[in-house]
Amino acid sequence: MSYLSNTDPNIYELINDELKRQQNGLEMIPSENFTSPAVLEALGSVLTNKYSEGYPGKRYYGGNQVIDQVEETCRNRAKELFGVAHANVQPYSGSPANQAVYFALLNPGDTVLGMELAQGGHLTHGYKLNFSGKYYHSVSYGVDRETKLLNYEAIREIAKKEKPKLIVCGATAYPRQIDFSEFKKIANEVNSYLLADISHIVGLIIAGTHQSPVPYADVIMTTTHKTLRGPRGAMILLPKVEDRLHELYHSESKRNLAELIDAAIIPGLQGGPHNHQTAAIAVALKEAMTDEFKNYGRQIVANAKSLAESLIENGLELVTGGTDNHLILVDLTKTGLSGAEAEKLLDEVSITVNKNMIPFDPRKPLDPSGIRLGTPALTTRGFTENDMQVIGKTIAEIIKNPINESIKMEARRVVAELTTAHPLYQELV
Ligand code: DSN
Repeated sequence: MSYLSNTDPNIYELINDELKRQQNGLEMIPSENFTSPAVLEALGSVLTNKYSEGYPGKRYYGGNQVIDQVEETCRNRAKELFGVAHANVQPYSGSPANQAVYFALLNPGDTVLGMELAQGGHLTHGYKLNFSGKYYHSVSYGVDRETKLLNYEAIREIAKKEKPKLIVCGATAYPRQIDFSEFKKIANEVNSYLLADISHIVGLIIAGTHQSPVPYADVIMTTTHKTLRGPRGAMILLPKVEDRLHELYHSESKRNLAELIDAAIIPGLQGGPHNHQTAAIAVALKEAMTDEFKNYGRQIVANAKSLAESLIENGLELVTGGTDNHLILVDLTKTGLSGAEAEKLLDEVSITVNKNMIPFDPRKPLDPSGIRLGTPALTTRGFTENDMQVIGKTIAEIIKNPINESIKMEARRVVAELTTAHPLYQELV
């Protein structure tokens, strides 16, 4: 980064500081990951200079001969990787992508049924202060009070009562499998669209360790920077483009689903696509087509199970008693620590996690009763089950002994040993 270090030493230094933080700590936020250097190169390319409102072959600006090929390559890779009929790769990120799906399928005031944020859903699944809860009539489902699992009968009852036009399935803090086939049955019974937000588990779906929503959902949305390991961004995928035409709001004309989604992105919500981001997504999709990526997806789950086992053995309580996917929700209620306190303590020894609400949490979002841990980023660094046993013990010791400085010293030593054994981004140093 010789140009940057000359032009702006301040930002250059900050980027290097962040690189060191990522290299020397254990990154355990389940929605974060480390892209490849190839993805970073595409992201930092001259493609950022170009305006290209529209779609390949139909742009509102000249000079898009190359950009058209970049976007076509990205769309084709997405279609091939997921086995879908249509892909829109322009959403700036997950929230704008979900916004576009709502904009395409719903009219203001229509009913949407999504998972409650406080029980593991997402802001855009109907939270009252989000666009999804302000402009639409949002109703929610949660998990069962006893098992903390999705109860499909209970969701069916809510759907029958509320008759949503759209059901959203997908979660940000649910450590178990989501049964998309059950959601589809419910959606069919109430004649609703089904949106599967697979942002968290997309890499597991590619690896075959999680059921795919492709046979079931009308629309699939995924971010590209979580388990997919690409740049920040999102895609909207359509398993099939039906002949059925859908009404347009305030218009006599009708469009098919693909046309509706594309029109919702532009001119509906966005302007020029971020072409450097599109190119970097294309690179990530190519990487995700390899056997190596499938092994990676399987290892994420093996690591999460090993970490869960170690946390339990060392005295911590997990929501649902374990995990089937990439994430773990620790219930700190009996430890005497809040989620915010645990997050801060672990930060002190360079273990990065995030405080998180647990289902039916009596505490507030900024100081909830849980922490959320995940294995995608550490798995990218090559961590395996044995490392997870050590990390689980270290995390539990810190939480059980919050004021013991020698335990913190030992944790720092363990973190240094593990990060040295699994180096990150050496080629960027
Ligand atoms: N903010 C993301 C997460 O951390 O799960 C969801 O968008």
